[in-house]
This record gives sequence, C-alpha cells and structure tokens, in this order.
Amino acid sequence: MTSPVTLTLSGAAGQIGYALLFRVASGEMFGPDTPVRLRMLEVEGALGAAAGVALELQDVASPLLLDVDVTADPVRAFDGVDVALLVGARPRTAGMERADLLRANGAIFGPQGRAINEHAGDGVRVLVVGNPANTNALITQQHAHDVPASRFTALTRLDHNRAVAQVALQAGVRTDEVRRVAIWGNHSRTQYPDLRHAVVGGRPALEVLPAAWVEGEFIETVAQRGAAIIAARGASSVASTATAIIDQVRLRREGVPAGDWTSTGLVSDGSYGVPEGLVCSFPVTARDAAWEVVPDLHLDAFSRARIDASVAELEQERDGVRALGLI
Ligand code: NAX
Repeated sequence: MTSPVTLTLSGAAGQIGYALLFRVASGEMFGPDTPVRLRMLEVEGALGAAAGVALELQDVASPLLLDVDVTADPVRAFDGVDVALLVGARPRTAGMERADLLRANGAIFGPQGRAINEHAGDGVRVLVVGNPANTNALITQQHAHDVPASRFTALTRLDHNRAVAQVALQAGVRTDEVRRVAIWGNHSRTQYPDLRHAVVGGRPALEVLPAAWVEGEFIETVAQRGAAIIAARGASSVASTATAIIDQVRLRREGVPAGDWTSTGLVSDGSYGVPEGLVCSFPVTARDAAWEVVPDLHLDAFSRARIDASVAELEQERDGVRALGLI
C-alpha cells in the first residue's frame, strides 16, 4: 500500500457523489494500492442523506477506505486535503436572475477557497465540477492566493469524452483510435470541440471526416449534449460525469498516454491569447502530476473565432463576479 490520499468531495449526498464514491472505494480513482481518507462535505440539510451514503460505503467493506467523515464545515472538510472535488453548487432555478446565481455560487466557492487556502495539504489539487464550473473555479482560486494557480481546474473532460465518442461513432472506429481531440473555452454551449489536430485511426481527422460535419453537427452535438441528456433522461448527466472526474484525476497522476491529449479548464497563463487569469479549457498533457498546455498548435481562422467567442463569455462571467465583489 502507498501513502493514503485525503479526498474531499463537496455535494457528497448529490447524484454525482453517489455515482462516484463507490468507484473511489473500489480503487478506480487512485489505484488498487492507495488508501483514501474521505471527507464528505454537504449543506446542513443534506447531512442525513450524506450520512446514509457513508453507511453504504461502510457496507462495501473496501480495504481502501481508511475513514469517512461527513461534515457541513468546510474548514474540517478541507483540513489536510490532497484532492478536492467541488461538485456541490447552486443550480439555476426558475425565475432566478443571473446575478442571483453568481451571488449564490460566490457564497459557496469563496468560503471553500478560503478554507482550502488555510487548511489544505501542501500539494492540494482542486477540481471544480459544479456549474458554472469555470467561473466557480475562478472564484475558488481567487480566494486561495497562497495555493499556486496551476492547482485549480474545472472539469471539461466530460466534453472531451463526448467529443471522442462522437468521432468514433462517425468514423466507425474504436474510441482508443481517436486521439488529440481538444476542448477549448467554457464548459457551456459556447465551448469549441476542436478536431483540427485530431488523429483518427492514425490519419488526420480532417481527411477522414467530412468538413461540414466537423464544423457543424459535431460541434453542436458535443456542446448541446448535456441538454440532450436532460431531455432524454429527465435528469442531468451523472454516471458519465463520475467517469470524467475519475479520468481527470487518474490522468494527472498517471500521465496522458503518449501521443494523446486530454482537456481541462486551467487558469490561463496567457497561452493562445487567452487573457491571463481566466479559467479556460485547453488541450493538455500531464508531467510529474501537473497539467501542461499543449504548446504551439496552429489555430486557423475558424478555430480562432470559436475560441474567442467562448473566451468572451468567460470574460463576461468574470466581469459579473467582479462587479458583485465576489473576486
Ligand atoms: P445534485 O443536486 O444531485 O447534488 C448537488 C449536491 O450539492 C446536493 O446534495 C447539495 O446539497 C450539495 N451542495 C450544495 N451546496 C453545497 C455546499 N455549499 N457545500 C456542500 N455541498 C453543497 O447535483 P449533481 O447532479 O450531483 O450535480 C452537481 C453539479 O455538477 C451541478 O452544479 C451540475 O450543474 C454540475 N455538472 C457539471 C458537469 C461538468 O462537466 N462540469 C457535468 C454534470 C453536471 O451537470
């Protein structure tokens, strides 16, 4: 057994939490030899439900779960945390104004950022899943100034997986024959799923797939997939999100297979002209358990316009939280 990882999950009584935690207990996230100390963070009103999930986790009898703590106190939840998964967020409800939504999320992610800043383990990594994920990650990061900005990410691996799957279906190949897909921008409808550098069955994707599909239906399908799932299932994406979270944590720790990329929202260092400080999705690889933006990709006019549109939305969201004094 290697040394234990302390994992904190906010929103632990929610749907994604329920789909994720049992897979963590079975070793899918950190491997079969890494024990986990689990901190389940919830709001007061959901502590009973979270405690019920903790009882079920006991009943799995996993040798990997060293201890499980259920709390509504972010300070206790993030004490010594190595990997923080921020899933709990305030969803938009009918009649809610955008500013109210941002304010409600600011009230969640600001204090969580401060608790991470003060109490997290030295090597903490933070993955924000709760929507609006990029801007919630920005709020968290802005309240945790002592933690390097490179430690904060927003989940776009689900969009990445959706893009890979659509290409494989369209080309009639297995998903592991699809490489170098990229998701740029915001985890929203403006995101840009990019196949300009992708490889399908060893050949450039643009030679294999019709340009009209690549620039039209493909982008729409990936960007609208969340809405399509809700329309079909009557509920949002849950199990596929849990898979994407596991992929994201695992790939950072173990590395991305040679010749391939993944995508994640990262605090921009100015790469590809994305304003510094915005949490924007980029194609990335991982080295020494840290994300690295894939360098030197040529962006043609189509890609540039798509990326700029999504970045403009991220800037609007950032300006919105700034105007409300949330960052
Ligand atoms: P649920 O509503 O089932 O669960 C959310 C849980 O978070 C609830 O139990 C709630 O009590 C808890 N919570 C709320 N505020 C909290 C706080 N301050 N501290 C701790 N816990 C808190 O939603 P679920 O289906 O699990 O989805 C969670 C979030 O993931 C949503 O914001 C959703 O929009 C987002 N998603 C993000 C995706 C991505 O790719 N980035 C895809 C899937 C998903 O839509």
